Amino acid sequence: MALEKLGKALNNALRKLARSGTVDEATIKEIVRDIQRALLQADVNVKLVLQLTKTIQKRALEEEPPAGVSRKEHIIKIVYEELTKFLGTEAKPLEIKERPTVLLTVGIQGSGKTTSVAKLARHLQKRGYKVGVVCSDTWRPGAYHQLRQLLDPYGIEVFGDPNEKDAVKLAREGVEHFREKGVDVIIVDSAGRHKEEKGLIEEMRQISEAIKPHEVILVIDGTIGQQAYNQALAFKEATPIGSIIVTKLDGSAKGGGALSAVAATGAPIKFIGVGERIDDLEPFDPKRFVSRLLGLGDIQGLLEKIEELQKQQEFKEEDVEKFLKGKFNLKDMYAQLEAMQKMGPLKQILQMIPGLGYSLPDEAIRVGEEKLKRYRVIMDSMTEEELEHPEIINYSRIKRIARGSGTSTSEVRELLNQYNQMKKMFKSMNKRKLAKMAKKFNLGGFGV
Ligand SMILES: Nc1nc2c(ncn2[C@@H]2O[C@H](COP(=O)(O)OP(=O)(O)OP(=O)(O)O)[C@@H](O)[C@H]2O)c(=O)[nH]1
Ligand SMILES: [Mg+2]
Repeated sequence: MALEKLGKALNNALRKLARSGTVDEATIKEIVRDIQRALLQADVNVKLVLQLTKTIQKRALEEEPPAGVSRKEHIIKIVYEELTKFLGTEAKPLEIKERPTVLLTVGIQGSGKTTSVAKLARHLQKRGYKVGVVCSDTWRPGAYHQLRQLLDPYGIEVFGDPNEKDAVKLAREGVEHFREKGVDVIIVDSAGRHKEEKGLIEEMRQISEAIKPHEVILVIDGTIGQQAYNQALAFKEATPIGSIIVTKLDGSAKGGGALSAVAATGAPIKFIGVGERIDDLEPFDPKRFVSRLLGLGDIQGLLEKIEELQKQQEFKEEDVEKFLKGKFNLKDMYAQLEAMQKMGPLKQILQMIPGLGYSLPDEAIRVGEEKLKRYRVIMDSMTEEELEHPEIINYSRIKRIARGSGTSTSEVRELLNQYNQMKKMFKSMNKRKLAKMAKKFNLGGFGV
């Protein structure tokens, strides 16, 4: 989850609001102060924070909620709207108009370019595009292999030559190579050795001239916080065809600062990086992002994820139905967990559900690969009947299963607990309630 700490703090402020009796000036001021503190802790620029919270406070104090909406709900809506504006309001998705579309990524050392190139290639491949990746990094010896390692499993071709010393030449040849092959998108990864903006932009100019990209993508490390402002601004001024990916927003305490600083320059943020895995890239949409950040959920995103899941072989529509209705057995759970592994953590999906965001019992959904293997072993020792009707598994059966699988009774119980918790969680999701809430808040991200 991106900006988890900030999200939790903001969510707490909103909870405080929900818990308060009457909403008077003192309550509003207290909540605004909480929001202020949360943003400052996330390294958001002080001036920006003061501006934002002043507007929130003013609107919360002055505006009358429309009929049918409580004051509390109205304040939540104000916070949501102002934070969304703060991050740019409208999503600016990457568009693939021409064939091939050439994308060039740039960024300072270690910002996450190569990882982002691989993620983006995979993202586009999932959407049906044929993608070629060019490694023009002549600086780092392992760059080409890094890309191959990330992309070979997906059959995405990487063009490169670890012995070539001329980056511009490599970029040109790579683009030519993929043009001849007739791919839809060519992504060029460049070297990121320059620490300061000037050198970076000079290199971008040189490669740009050689390959004439449709879009140049600046990759910014989200952990640098509000310092991202200068980088983004210099970049925006240097190229009219630039967009930005902010990386490492998972776990970074300063991510909020980076994101808001980049948004403040007006440069379009198209994606965010939320982890080290290839699937940890999200198209950036301020509305969805903020509603998820506040724990209000992201229904539209959820539906899209489910759709994506359905496209994978392992998922049939009735499977997803079963799952969402809480009517699934151990076998189903295992299949889903296994498939989710490939898709990115289940948690990511569950966090898009309104109201669930921060109240999720982590252990109900966090299943690592190792654990999954253990589950497999345990399940292999169960009878067909037990797999289909786990509720019949009593203590003597648990003992038998543990013995048979060479595990312990507590491990067997853990699997059963996981199953029960997950079942409870999915059952508690009430679709009608979600839709009603979405309508009430009139949130952009809620497309149901
Ligand atoms: N947690 C997390 N780590 C990331 C993310 N993006 C990249 N990283 C990590 O950041 C480190 C640097 O990433 P690279 O993609 O090699 O960065 P680079 O910009 O290509 O680096 P140079 O080519 O040396 O300039 C790697 O360890 C990545 O796994 C992200 O979104 N989240
Ligand atoms: Mg690199």
